[in-house]
Amino acid sequence: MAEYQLYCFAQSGNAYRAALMLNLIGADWQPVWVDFFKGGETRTPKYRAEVNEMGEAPVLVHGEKKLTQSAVILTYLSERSGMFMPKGEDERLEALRWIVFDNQKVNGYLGPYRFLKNFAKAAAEPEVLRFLKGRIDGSLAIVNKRLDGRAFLLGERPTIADISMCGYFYFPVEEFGFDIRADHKNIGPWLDRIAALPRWRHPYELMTGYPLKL
Ligand SMILES: N[C@@H](CCC(=O)N[C@@H](CS)C(=O)NCC(=O)O)C(=O)O
Repeated sequence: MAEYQLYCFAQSGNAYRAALMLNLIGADWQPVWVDFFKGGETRTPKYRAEVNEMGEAPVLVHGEKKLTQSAVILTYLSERSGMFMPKGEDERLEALRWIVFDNQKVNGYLGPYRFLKNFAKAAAEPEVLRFLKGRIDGSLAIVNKRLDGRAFLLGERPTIADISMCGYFYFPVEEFGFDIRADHKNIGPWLDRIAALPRWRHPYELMTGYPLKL
């Protein structure tokens, strides 16, 4: 068995953060596929009792330790590996600031938007999509501005803030119906810089369950 197990599924940008980090640090890890869509696995009493009481993926298992919330997983892995770690109090707080913003307002809206457009059983209400798209546009503009003149979110070096922020950004344009790179000129080059890191892989290569069979 690999050193780390990651409960995840290919379509999850939240889980991609953890999967990408594991790969970038060269960890010995294996995906444990979560039947999120057809089986509704994260909603089952068994999953909530045995895997994650919050009913979410990703979950990282490392020996006796079980960690959830991608921000916690990224922090743990960066501290263990010494890679992509913000250095000193100011950088640590700055990384946390961007990770919280990402979780709530960037991927926190992109994820549900893409879910409603592609995977939800019922057709999405146009008003709901319009609301989410407005929030997404506003948040992506803030990220785009932050990347003006910076290679990565904290400066010249990639950190867990970048690995968190890119969660949903590599999924195909068709799954969103809009093109993040075309609409925000600093985001594409930043994504290319992350994708140029050794051992970077696309979410659909890194995690199991693609293509989705419903
Ligand atoms: N903030 C969490 C979000 C995790 C999350 O929402 N994961 C989705 C899958 S992409 C999930 O399991 N959702 C279940 C639900 O909301 O019921 C993280 O970053 O780990």
